[in-house]
Amino acid sequence: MITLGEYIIEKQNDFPEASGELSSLLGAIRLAAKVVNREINKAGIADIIGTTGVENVQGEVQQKMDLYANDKFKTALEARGEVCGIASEEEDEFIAFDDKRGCNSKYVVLMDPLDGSSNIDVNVSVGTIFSIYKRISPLGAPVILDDFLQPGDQQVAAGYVIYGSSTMLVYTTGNGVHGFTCDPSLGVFYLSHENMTIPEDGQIYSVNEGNYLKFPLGVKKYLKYCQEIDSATNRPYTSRYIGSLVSDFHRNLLKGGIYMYPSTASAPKGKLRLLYECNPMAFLMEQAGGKASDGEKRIMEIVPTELHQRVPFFCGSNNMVDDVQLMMKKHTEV
Ligand code: P6P
Repeated sequence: MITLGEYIIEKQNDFPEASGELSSLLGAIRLAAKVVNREINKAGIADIIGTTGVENVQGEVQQKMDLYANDKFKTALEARGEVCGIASEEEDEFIAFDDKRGCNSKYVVLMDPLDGSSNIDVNVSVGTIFSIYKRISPLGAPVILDDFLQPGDQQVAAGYVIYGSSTMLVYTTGNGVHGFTCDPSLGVFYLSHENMTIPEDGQIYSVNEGNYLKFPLGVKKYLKYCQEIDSATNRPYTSRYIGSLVSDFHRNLLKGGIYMYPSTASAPKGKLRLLYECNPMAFLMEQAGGKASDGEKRIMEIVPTELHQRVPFFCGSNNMVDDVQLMMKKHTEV
């Protein structure tokens, strides 16, 4: 049973220029994940207290969980001193860690501290998503916006924490995807899924079909294709949509499948954010042998123009991403 910390150190020789800083940074994420995991579990108890109308307990103790998670990850990353700044779904602008040490650190982190947090009060799994880059501004200089607006191909590491029936941390540094499961009795993450790879041919599709009428014609054609009866291609496929990106992604990674958040008439760029949702998940998916695109091109080729920009997102088994892209190319009507 190898722990996350032992594994990171063992593998840090995979990229010689790392002098342990990235290992230390991943350690900060591990620590914050444990703290958030503990609070997420208590949230249910607070909700029960909250329903007795004990307002002050609810107000004082129960910070809004996504802001709580944001604070814990921000604090852990700043304290560790390996990061010169962060960008977060919960922060309008990037945050520069302006102590001297921070300015001399070479990494920036982008994160969605608690994706799908609206699921917490119905006890559905949620997750944290993170993406790590080397800064492009010189060491010692102030961190700048361009440090965060890098294409996904420049990521040095990415991962997620899934707070589910068990709590797992899944990450890549470009040498495969590795999953660690937390033993709650010890608060230790143990290697449980080394070299995770997604099945080449998936049969699960994850999309909010309530938006069907607003989807581009090519997506509608693909959904109909998924539902046709054809035993030779194991159709109809299975529809599974949790409403929590990390949970849908994790299941599809293990079983094969595709997650889709297409553009719609009302949201021409889709809903998901490029920098701290799509890019990290795309890095993981490509490292696991799958694909991630905006319906036309690789997600990780997109040159970002703003921190919170949205992109349409298709991510999963090769056969499924290829098929939906083909249909979108063939049927271009919106
Ligand atoms: P909808 C959660 O808000 C999230 O960002 C993803 O985790 C999830 O897959 C998606 O949005 C759900 O969005 O519009 O289907 O409710």
